[in-house]
Amino acid sequence: MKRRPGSLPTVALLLLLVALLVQLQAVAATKYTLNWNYPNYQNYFSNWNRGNNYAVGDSIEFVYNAEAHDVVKVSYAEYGDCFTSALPSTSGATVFPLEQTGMHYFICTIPGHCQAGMKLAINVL
Ligand SMILES: [Cu+2]
Repeated sequence: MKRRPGSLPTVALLLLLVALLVQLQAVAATKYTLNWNYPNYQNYFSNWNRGNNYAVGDSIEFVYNAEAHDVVKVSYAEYGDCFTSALPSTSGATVFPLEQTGMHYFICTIPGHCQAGMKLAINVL
């Protein structure tokens, strides 16, 4: 079979393009935006989480009514207790960069809110 001139470079170029696209997709950071409101039920935010695959380099933005809510990153124990002495963010739009693998925990510190399910645990892979 006679090779058409120029066909090999074309194939090579296409393969390179595909490889680059795959690479880009693996590297692209995702910004998750969360409507941080008083939940309708206890597991509301666990359900919101479902299907999200968090990776290092992604970020999560909590958007909320600053008159009614706040948000703070906490430890596992604080997440369980719904209590922290750390100062929460109160801007109404708080972005947390996900810089490390493992679990990250967030709560609203307004009394009763975390207990009602206004808490989020995410696993960064
Ligand atoms: Cu709240």
